[in-house]
Amino acid sequence: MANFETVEVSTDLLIVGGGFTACGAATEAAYWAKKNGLKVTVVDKAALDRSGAIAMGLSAINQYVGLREGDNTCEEYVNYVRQDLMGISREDLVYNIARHVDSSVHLFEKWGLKIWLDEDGKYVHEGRWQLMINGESYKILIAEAAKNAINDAGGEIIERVFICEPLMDGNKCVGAIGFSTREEKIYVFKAKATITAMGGAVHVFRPRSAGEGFGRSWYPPFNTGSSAFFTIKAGAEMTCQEVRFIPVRFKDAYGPVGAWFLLFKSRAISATGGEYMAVRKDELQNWAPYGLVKPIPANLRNYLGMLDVEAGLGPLYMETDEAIAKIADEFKDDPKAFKKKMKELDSEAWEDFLDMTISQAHLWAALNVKPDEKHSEIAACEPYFIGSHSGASGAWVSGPEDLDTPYKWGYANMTTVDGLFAAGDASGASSHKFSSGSHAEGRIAGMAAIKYVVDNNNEPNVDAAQVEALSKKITAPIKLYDAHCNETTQPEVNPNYIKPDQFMHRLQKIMDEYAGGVSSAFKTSKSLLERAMELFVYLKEDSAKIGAANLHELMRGWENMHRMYQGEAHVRTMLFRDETRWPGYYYRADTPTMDNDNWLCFANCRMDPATEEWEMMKRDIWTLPE
Ligand code: SFD
Ligand code: AMP
Repeated sequence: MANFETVEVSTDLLIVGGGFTACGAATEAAYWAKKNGLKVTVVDKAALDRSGAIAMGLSAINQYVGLREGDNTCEEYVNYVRQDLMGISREDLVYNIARHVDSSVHLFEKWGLKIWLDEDGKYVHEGRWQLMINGESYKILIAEAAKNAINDAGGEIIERVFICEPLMDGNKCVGAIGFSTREEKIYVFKAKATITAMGGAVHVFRPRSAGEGFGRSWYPPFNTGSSAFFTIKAGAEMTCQEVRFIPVRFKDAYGPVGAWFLLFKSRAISATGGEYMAVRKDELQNWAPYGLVKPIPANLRNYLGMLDVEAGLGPLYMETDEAIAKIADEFKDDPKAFKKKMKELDSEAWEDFLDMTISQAHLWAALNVKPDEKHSEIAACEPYFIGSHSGASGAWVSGPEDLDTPYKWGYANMTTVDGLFAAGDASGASSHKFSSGSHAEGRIAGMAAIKYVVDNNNEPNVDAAQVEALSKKITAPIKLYDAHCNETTQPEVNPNYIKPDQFMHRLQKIMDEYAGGVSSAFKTSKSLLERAMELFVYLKEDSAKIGAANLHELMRGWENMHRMYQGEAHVRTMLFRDETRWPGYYYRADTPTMDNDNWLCFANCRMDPATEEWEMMKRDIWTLPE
């Protein structure tokens, strides 16, 4: 029988998560904490060195404005994000990140990251905003800097503790509670301020990968909606919960396409050879003004490809061979230089995968792909929740103090809950921050949270009864399983409990079939979403019956609890927004057009933590003055 001991940790600032945002927050907060004699604690479900989306590394930094070089302005970045998200973005947040992101990149370089340089010593750009890097060890470098800063300031880093729920004192967050994934220990964190940075979510929707490939996805399987759950459960207002992200990737191993499209200038074509971005150009008129700008928004690029697939023109292909031939053509009169260039391009193509999606290199090797000889299949992935990339879901946070906007109620990046901050994938409507911008936003939140503690330096009032009740709830799946597992010959078939993976499949089936997943070709409607909500009632009821055989399954159970709330927020908000605005992400077949008169606004929601009743609301868009 499990016997959990309780470990209590008191701190001034608690940073929940250990990814890029948390590392940025830790680096900055430690600096200010040391000056003010405060303690910062970081808690991660995994180990900082390789946790989060950048575990495997990356081959590019996707946000660099180039202010020092005079390449671009912050206003131009805001404009880019506004267009890409079809008019829906918190321009104050995007602007704030844009003006700080370059300094994060310069720090990365100082800490040892190899950013590609050209003959003149200038950064090699993949595209206008993207820089090429040798990034296999990107996460290790950024984690090392965060660890050094925390250690230097006398803080604490606790790894392999899964955070389940926030601790609340009315509308104030006073810490978090979770459990060790290795030992039978409940962790109670008491904090004066808390930053949530637990990434986005995958496997809310049924993935394309099935059977032995299950678990393979573009987004890392270990980010499971904990950020969204944490802020929803705290009673925070959420935004853009309808804005999922579906990237187009090399099919089945999810290799990145950015370098091919931007650096190698490759074309994508259908099976019959048509370049869908050219053939279907007229469709973009229907999505004006956003469809008529360059770059064409990510969701519309997806959509044109999807229309080809729907018309029976699939599979789609990336013309790697054509792109390489075109680049090498410049050297055709010098056989030695030609050979050298071909070798260089071949190694860049493979390194792009080896730096960040190693399994794509495996798949190419397994299928005898030589990128200079043969094109490769690409496809739209399944939907993910990642507010830092080309999605936007997350908490609704207070904007920067020096901009005159309607979005200010406290400290920068504080949610509508007192003392609870969110950044990176955890904060919404500020897309296209990627790795570098998430780090920068983490720094912004880290500094603001320390300021909050300095101004509100009160001992957190943590209710013992709340801790007791949550401890019981956290370990309930183990107790339920222990009590009944011997009643059937096969423990996974048992009327008293549902195993975490069975629960996940049930959630995924609802999302896939009713909420516009892969098997529904990303289409949904009011009636389908309403039916999803009916099924959610039973799913939620059964979530209290999850049974876990060990600590690992306990984590799986809690991950799925978190996914379920992310799924529910998504369904509710797609239902609320009576139009189709991002057709390449999801398509409301009953309201198939964009309705700027009624829906050029944020669709926000809030769950009352006591009653679990949801309120849906519209919020105005504020546009950065020219
Ligand atoms: O181009 C808990 N991203 C890319 N960014 C770039 O700059 N360049 C690229 O090349 C990028 N590519 C890319 C990217 C993402 C992914 C998934 C792929 C490829 C395959 C985007 C960035 O990765 C992203 O913007 C940042 O990682 C966001 O940072 P953050 O910190 O918000 O999320 P995280 O790094 O995933 O960290 C999450 C942390 O939370 C922990 N955690 N801890 C405690 N309790 C729980 N319950 C927890 N749940 C999660 C995690 O362990 C982790 O530490 S490109 O190909 O698209
Ligand atoms: P990806 O590998 O698709 O995540 O792309 C990396 C970066 O390049 C992101 O900033 C994308 O928004 C951008 N990107 C990818 N494909 C294109 C494209 N065809 N046009 C413009 N930007 C792109």
